[in-house]
Amino acid sequence: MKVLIIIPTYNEVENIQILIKSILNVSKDLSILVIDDNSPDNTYQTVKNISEMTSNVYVIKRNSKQGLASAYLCGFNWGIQKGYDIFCEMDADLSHNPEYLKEMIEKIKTYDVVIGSRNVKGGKTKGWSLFRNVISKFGSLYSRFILGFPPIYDLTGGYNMWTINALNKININSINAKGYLFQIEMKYKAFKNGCKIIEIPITFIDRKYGKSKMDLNIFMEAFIKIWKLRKNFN
Ligand SMILES: Nc1nc2c(ncn2[C@@H]2O[C@H](COP(=O)(O)OP(=O)(O)OP(=O)(O)O)[C@@H](O)[C@H]2O)c(=O)[nH]1
Ligand SMILES: [Mg+2]
Repeated sequence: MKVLIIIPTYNEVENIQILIKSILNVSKDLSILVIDDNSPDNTYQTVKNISEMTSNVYVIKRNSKQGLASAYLCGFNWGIQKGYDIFCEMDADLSHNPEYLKEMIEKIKTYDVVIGSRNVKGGKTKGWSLFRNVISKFGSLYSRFILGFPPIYDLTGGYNMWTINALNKININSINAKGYLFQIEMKYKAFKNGCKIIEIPITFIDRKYGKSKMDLNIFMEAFIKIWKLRKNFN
């Protein structure tokens, strides 16, 4: 099993060094690919320096900020070409604890998709305001409602592991969502295409360093275009 952790970055210089170190502490056998969109804060150069001194750490620089979804698609395609068969999405901002990777890797041996979930028993968020919690819970409930309550409780979360088989079934290059909708679309398509999916509880920790890239456009894309996603499958 060749595992690739894909981390999109935009201005994550304080976080990325800590994250790479803690992923490699979990296992030296894991490969890490950072996709940076020419962050003004020097994230690319920082990771480039690490990659030159560390085997299994790779970095791709794109010319401009093109969104989380296209960064992941770039990462998946790179990994497929290099012969990886397990792919893990992870945020750079230390919200996703690498300690969960062990359990995810264990589970991916018998499932197509493993979702790090804030919304199953034992899962939670730490450090979020009441407002952010309400928005997130509302977003999850709203998307599940529109999509007919698929048995996935964290549709928007970004800590997910996929087998190559799942990526092929989803046909990732047909995905054109940009923000949170990307995560919803991937999971919903996996479910509709008969992938075996499991959610494991995680504690999501709010970012300490750097700024959130979440904005109203990302939110509204999910809010409105989810109707199209539903229509395409019914
Ligand atoms: N390459 C690339 N990475 C991005 C882009 N937008 C966001 N990211 C990265 O995607 C990950 C998730 O973005 P966040 O800003 O943490 O979004 P979020 O987790 O919904 O928001 P917070 O919880 O407030 O941090 C982080 O690692 C970001 O650096 C982008 O346009 N290009
Ligand atoms: Mg974040």
